[in-house]
Parts: sequence; C-alpha cells; structure tokens
Amino acid sequence: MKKVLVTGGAGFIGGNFVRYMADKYSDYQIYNLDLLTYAGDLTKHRDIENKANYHFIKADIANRDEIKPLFEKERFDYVIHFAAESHVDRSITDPEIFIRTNVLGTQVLLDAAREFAVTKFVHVSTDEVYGELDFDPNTFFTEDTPLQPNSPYSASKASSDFLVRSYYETYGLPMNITRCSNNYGPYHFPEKLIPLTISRVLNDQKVPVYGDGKNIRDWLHVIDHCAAIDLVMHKAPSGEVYNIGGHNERTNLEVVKTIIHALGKSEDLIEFVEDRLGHDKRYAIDPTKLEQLGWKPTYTFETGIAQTIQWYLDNKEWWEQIISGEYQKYFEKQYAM
Ligand code: NAD
Ligand code: TDX
Repeated sequence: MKKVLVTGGAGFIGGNFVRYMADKYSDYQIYNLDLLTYAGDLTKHRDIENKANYHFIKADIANRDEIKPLFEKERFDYVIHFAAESHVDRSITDPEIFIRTNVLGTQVLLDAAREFAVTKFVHVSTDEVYGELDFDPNTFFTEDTPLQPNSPYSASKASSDFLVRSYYETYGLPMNITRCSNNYGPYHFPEKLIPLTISRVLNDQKVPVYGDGKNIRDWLHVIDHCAAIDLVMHKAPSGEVYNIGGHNERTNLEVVKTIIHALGKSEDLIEFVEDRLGHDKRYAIDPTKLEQLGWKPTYTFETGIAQTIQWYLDNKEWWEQIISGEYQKYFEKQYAM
C-alpha cells in the first residue's frame, strides 16, 4: 500500500488527478491536501469522497507547523505537488501571494519530503517558465531551453523549479519536474480562457480577447496531463525534467471562434480588449523526451474541446455556482466590461 500526497487536489488539474488516481489505484491511499482558496472546491469530489482510499486534509502548504506534523504522522511515499496560485492576470495585479504559495509553500513541502524521506517528489510546473517563443512554427520548448519567465506567476514557478532542483543536487531528494502546456477540460475554473469563453457564450455575454487575439497557446486535455504525471511518477528516473504537450497550437482567436461555432452563436460576441501586460506571444512544447518514456496523448484539440464543451453543458450547476459568487467581483474589476 502506497500513500500519495496530492497538493492542490481541490483545484482544476490536481482535482482531475485525484479522481484519476483514486479510480485507477484502489491499493493506493490518496491524500488530497488543499487550503480551499477561491480556486479550490470539494463539490467536484462528491462521487469519490466516500471511497476508502480517498482522504481530504485542509492545510496551507506554506505553514510549516501544519505540514511537518502531517508528514511525520502519515509517512507519505509520494508527493505530487500541484498546489499553487495559477492565474497570470492575478499575478500581475497582486504578485505577493504567488511568492508565498508557489515559492515558500514549495520549500516547506521540500523540507518535509526530505526529512521524512519520500520515495519521490513530483513538482508540477509549467511551460511558462521558459518565457515566450516567436511565431516561427519550427521552434519549440525543450527541457534544455533556458528559463526566462516573464510574469510574476511564471517567475514564482521558475523559482520553485530551481528550489526542487537544488534539493535534488544538494540533499539527493528524489524528484522529477514536469512542465506542461495549457490544460483544458472538466472543472477548469472559469477565469481561464476556455471555460471563461464557454460560460460567457452560453450566457450570450461578450468574450474579452486580449490584444489582437494572435497569441498562441499549446492546448492539452487535462486527462492526458494526468496520465503523463502517473507515468513520470512511476517510471521516470529521479532528477529528470519532462515537458508535457501534444502539439495542439491555436491562436486565442481560433480557440474562441471554435467554441462560438460549436455552440451555434455569433462571432459578434468577441470583444477585443486591452492586452495583458507582458503577454507571452507563443508557447509550444516538444514532448519527445516524455514520448520516449511511453506517453501518448489520447485527445486531439478537436475531440478534447468537443468533450469539454459537452461537459460544461452537462454541469452548469458547477460553474454557475462559481461565477455567481466572489468571482463576479473579480470579473468586474479585471475587465471593467
Ligand atoms: P488551480 O488554481 O485550479 O488550483 C490550485 C489549487 O491549489 C486550488 O485548489 C487551491 O485551493 C490550492 N492552493 C492554493 N494555495 C494553497 C496553499 N497555500 N496551500 C494548499 N493549497 C493551496 O490550478 P491548476 O490550473 O489546477 O494548476 C495546478 C498546477 O499545475 C499549478 O502548480 C500550475 O502552476 C500548474 N500548471 C497549470 C497549467 C494550466 O493550464 N492550468 C498548465 C501547466 C502547469
Ligand atoms: O479573458 C481572457 N482573454 C484572453 O485573451 C483571458 C483570461 C485570457 N486571454 C488570453 C491570454 C492567453 O494568451 O488567452 C490565453 C490563455 O490565457 P489563460 O487561460 O489565462 O492561460 P495562460 O495565461 O496561458 O496560463 C495557463 O497556462 C499555463 C495557466 O493559467 C497557467 O497556470 C499555466 O501555467
């Protein structure tokens, strides 16, 4: 029996990962540790919360007094670290919490993982630590691309990557770092482009597109990301970094138009608004190293976006409850629309 600590398991990707693991490995004990910030919610786990191998712990990763006793008591085998402040726009408005959670929180976890000798620490990072690519379609981020983060968010993630690397080099802590491209899929918080577009188009509301809409992101379905982490956790040699992405590059405008057309609405819903500060032009992943480990994505962008739109149609109560609360104030402040 293995004990797996998943931090941030009430959020979007961590939440999908917790469900994936609890369903796939009945012989593992899955511990979802989450502070339940604005981005965390437990209603998404109603169908697994009574499983014998699922446990929830409300705690703050940056609070050493909470984290250390927990590791001492449970003696986790694996730590899969998703918990973070994850929204670039919020990091531009208020960077401080990003440093506390993403940098200090990671350090607290690393100290506990080291002291209580976990089998492996998997640090879930992002392609944004590499900075931006230009529009040459033959250029990609590889694991050897230098880190050049451009936003406070990506700078905090890059800092945490360096800390994880240093604990491997200095103390021999077994670890992997994964750097994934933009995720989408069920339970994606509606402040991010895809769920924001789906929810607003369904309500016949304008969709804010930053700048000229030509920035490119490389989209990966969240379940393909979960499978990649499962593989890295079990098969990757310690100390290695893996990029995760499935060659699904789209401009933001293409993404928004795809959703509008799929829902049978008009492109008049598109509203070009002021650009994001320091807006990265393009992200694109070369996943060769992970493919050599045995990973292959199951979704194309077309099949993934269709599944995702259908999920938002079938689960309106989940996102309606989110956009009707505190989120409404955030939206008004962020967009002034
Ligand atoms: P999210 O914002 O949906 O979820 C983050 C979760 O972390 C929330 O449940 C929140 O309550 C929890 N959390 C925040 N601060 C905490 C703290 N101090 N202690 C404990 N829990 C805390 O984020 P996401 O989109 O699911 O991203 C998960 C991870 O994957 C992040 O580390 C992010 O950097 C990385 N990532 C995300 C994407 C993407 O497209 N969303 C792509 C690549 C990498
Ligand atoms: O209202 C919007 N209008 C718009 O044009 C929003 C919210 C976004 N955008 C643009 C900005 C980006 O070019 O869409 C693109 C995607 O934006 P986000 O959904 O905010 O994602 P991004 O900034 O690319 O970061 C995401 O992927 C990498 C996650 O939020 C990060 O956590 C992850 O590391």
